[in-house]
Formats: sequence, structure tokens, C-alpha cells
Amino acid sequence: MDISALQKVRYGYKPKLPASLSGSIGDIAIETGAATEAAVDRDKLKDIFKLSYGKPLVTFTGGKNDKLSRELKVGVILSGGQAPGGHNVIAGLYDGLKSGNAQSTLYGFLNGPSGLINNKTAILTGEIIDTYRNTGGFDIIGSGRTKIETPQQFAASLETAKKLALNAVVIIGGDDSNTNAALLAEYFLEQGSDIQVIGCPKTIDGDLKNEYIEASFGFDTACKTYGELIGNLMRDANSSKKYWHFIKLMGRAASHITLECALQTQPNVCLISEEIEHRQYSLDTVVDMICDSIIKRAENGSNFGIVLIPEGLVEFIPEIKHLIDELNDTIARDEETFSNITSFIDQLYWLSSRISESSYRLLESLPPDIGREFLMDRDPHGNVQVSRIETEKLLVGTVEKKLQILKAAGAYKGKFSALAHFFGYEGRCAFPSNFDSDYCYSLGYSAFVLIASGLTGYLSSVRNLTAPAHQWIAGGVPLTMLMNIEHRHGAQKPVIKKALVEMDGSPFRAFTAMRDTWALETCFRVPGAIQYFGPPEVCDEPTYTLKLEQGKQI
Ligand code: FBP
Repeated sequence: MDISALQKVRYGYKPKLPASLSGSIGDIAIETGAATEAAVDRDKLKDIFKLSYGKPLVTFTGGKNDKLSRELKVGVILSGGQAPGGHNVIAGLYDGLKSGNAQSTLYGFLNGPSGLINNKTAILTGEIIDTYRNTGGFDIIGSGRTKIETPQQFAASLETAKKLALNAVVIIGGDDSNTNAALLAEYFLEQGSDIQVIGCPKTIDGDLKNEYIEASFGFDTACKTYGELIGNLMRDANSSKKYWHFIKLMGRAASHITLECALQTQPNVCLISEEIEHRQYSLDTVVDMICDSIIKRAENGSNFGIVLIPEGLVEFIPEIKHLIDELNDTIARDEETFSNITSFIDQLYWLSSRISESSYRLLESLPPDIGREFLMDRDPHGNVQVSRIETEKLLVGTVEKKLQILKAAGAYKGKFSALAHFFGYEGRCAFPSNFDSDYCYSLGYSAFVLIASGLTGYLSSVRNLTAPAHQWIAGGVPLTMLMNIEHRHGAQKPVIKKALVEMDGSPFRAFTAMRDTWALETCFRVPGAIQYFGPPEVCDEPTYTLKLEQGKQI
């Protein structure tokens, strides 16, 4: 890739570290707490993680430590969807390793966990690292979604790690990848190996968080990037006063991104999937919620506005969820026959005698282009790929239909012209904000300290994130502490619990306190582009979500 002026300058940005990690390498001591427990399913988890369950929480402090100068060989994996800051985790890990011992080696496993299974690596040199500092993307080594699942894959992973004489493997990933990290740590111990496994919390979706992991990296930059785009559309809408913009935002099942963007920009309507499921709202009710704002704003002469829609919405609307479940089961039972039916009409006919009448009617009532999306190729687990369903267009179509009916009945006199957008991939590889640059570098550096201290089965953790970086608290959280047992694909499995938007959480409460006003008035807020240079209150500001969760003013 060619180098832009911003990139050149960002190479030189020195990420801020917590005070405990900023001194010389011999001055980082570790403080160990008492043994930990998972919140639920303790006995089952103890049984699965016989050798790694219940380790203590670890915090880094100042003090003497001679362990950090050992020569180490470490392999690092980027797993799953891209998130801004991944390169800085690797840079932090590299700098930690090299300041501990200049002879240490960092391997990058290529294209995700499959690089570990198939022993595909690159040695990461200082020269390579320097051309990726403070940049977005995962292109330094590539990413992938392979899971280490089968006994053969576990065995192959250990074989690779042994061949490379690794001391540790670092997995940078979301809830599923870090579940994998926990299982791999246990497997290595079972096999009598002392190769350690450390995780780092990544995902723009923001759904890997709990008492000990305050935020997953990438959420900050992705939300700020979408916030900028939404703010620009708001200003455009407020200038021409003729369009309603329906904007779907990435985030898979969780609505954290949508909620954060709403807090940043103050749209007229913002749908939160978790609330819709909680209140069991039907598609009709959701459409009414949007129409209500459109009608009232039209009465005030405002035929424009902004609607934010979370990516996973359709799976949270009860009758659509039921339809999706029935389609997944029915198609899985006779996949071969179904895959040979090519036209939508014939697919509908085939399904008519196989799914419930209510689901059939719903599928038939959808605009054909959208209906077809429910029948597209399934993912490897046989599920519909919800992210490919154009919910934003579905809502534009259904809202338009409803408004026509209301117009005919004299209940709506405005003009409705809508545009649909999907903001997702645009935010995943942006230049990391200063927050993500600092946070990621600190996570990587902490991962090094955990490894050099001989720990395994830990997630690198940096807390107190709304304070200035030097006051951040770095350490490690035992992965087994974050797990519970869930029913996944027909079996009981240990997994890290996904954090969804909580109805009694302060970000959601801050939003509900304001949303009625936003629905009627034009209260748009335009955040502008991420700033990398300038006053700290602009450049280092954490997300509204994080501030509210930590009891701070927004
Ligand atoms: P991760 O959970 O792996 O970080 O992925 C996040 C995400 O960007 C989701 O928001 C989105 O639904 C999904 O990845 C898209 O996946 P893909 O990159 O495979 O199209």
C-alpha cells in the first residue's frame, strides 16, 4: 500500500501506557489476588477446565522483577472480524518482548487460527512492525474465522507450537476466539506442555465486556467513524429537508454500536434490538414507532429525519425470529433438494407445505428481494446470514406502505422520500483513535508481561479506561472466570457470555430519557471526524457508553 501523509505522521505517534508499564522493564511487578470463580456453572466448568480453572486475578504494579528479561518465542493470531487497533496490540507485544530481551522472537500466524493449525507463519521484525504502528486493519498478518474445534485441530496447534519452540500463543479475538484460547490453554496443560495461551479482547461489536473487561478494542474507533458519517448525513438532511435516511449499523446481535451512535448524534428514531425482544414488539409495532416520528415531524413541517437500525434487528422481532428458526430447520432437513430449486416462486411453493402458515404468510408478504435474502446460502452452522438481510430496505418498504394507507385515511399529510444505508465495513479498519491506539498498545504490552510471568489461560486486561492513560490499571483476568455453559449447535458448551445492551444499564437509560424529544424535534449532533492531534478533551475522549457505564457525565 502507498503511504498517505496522515499514515506517515501516525507511524511516529507514541501510544500512552499505564504508569505501571511505563517504567523500565525490571520495574514491573505483578500482584496476585485470591483464587477466582466463574459467576455460574462452576462445577461444570471445573470439570471441563480441570487444570486451568480458578486462577487468581493479576494486576501489574511498580516493583522489582527479574522474570521479564527471559528470551521468549511467541506466536500471535488475529482472529475474526477486523477492529481498529489490532496492529497496535501486536506492536505493544513486540515492544514488550524486545525490551525484555532483544533476542526474543515474535511470529505472526497467517490468516487467523488456521495459520496455527497449518503452521503458516511470518517472523515479525522491527521493520515490519514500524510500517503498521497506529494503522487500522489486520493486514500485517491477515485474519480468519477458522475455529480450533476438532481433536485433530487441537493436536495440530500443539504440534506447530512445539515445532516453533514457542513459549506462548496470543489470540486476539472476540468472545468465541477467547473461548478457544481458554480451551487451548487447558489442552496444552492436559498434554503436559508448558506453552502458554493469552487472549486479547477484540471486536467492534462491543459485546465482549464485563466487570473486568471494560471495553473490547475497536468499538471506540468504529463508533466514532459511523458517528461522523451519521452526523454528516444529518447535516445534509437538515440542509435539503427532503430525505429520511434509514441507516443500518454493524454489530451482529448486540446493539451497542447503534446505541453509542445514537448517544453521539441524537437521531429521530433509534431501534434497540434487545428492547424490541424484551417488549416482544412485532414488525408492525416497530413500523408504527418509526411512522409515529415521521407523522409528527411532518405536522411540524419537517419531512426529513434519521433512523438508526442495529444489524441483528430481524432476529429480535419475535415473528421474524420464528420464521428464521423454521427456515433454518426446514432447509437443513432437505438441503440438497432446496439448493436445486432456483426461482423464488418455486422456493416459496416448496416451503408452503413445510413451514407454519403464519411464517409462510410473513415470508410471502416481504418485498421479493428481501424475501430472497432469507433463503440465501446458510453459514457453516446452517443458519441464515442475518448480516446479509437488508433490514434497512425492508423497513423503508414497510414504512412507505403504512404511510400510504395512513395518507389515504387522511392521517398523514407529509411527503416521504427515503434512502437506505448500511455502515459496517467502513468502520472496521479506520485509523485507530488515540483511545484505541493507546488501549491496544497497552493490551499487547500487558500480554507480554503475562507471558513473561509464566501465566496461561488469561485475558489481557486494562481497566479504569475513562481516566487518563497513566492511571489505567493493567493486568490479567483468568478466562475461566468469564465463562458459562450455553446450548450451542445441539450441545452444552463452555463459552464467554456475550454482553448485550442491558435495559437497566445507564447508556440505555440515558437514551430513553431523551428519545421522545429527538423523535419530534431536530436535535441532531454532528461529532465530526476523529481527531488525532489537538486538545485531549477532543482527541482522547472515550465513548459515551464507557463514560455512562462508569458514572461519568456526557
Ligand atoms: P467479530 O465479532 O469477529 O469481531 O466480527 C464483527 C463483525 O464486524 C460483525 O459486526 C459483523 O456482523 C461481522 O463481523 C461480519 O462478518 P464478516 O467480516 O465475516 O463479513
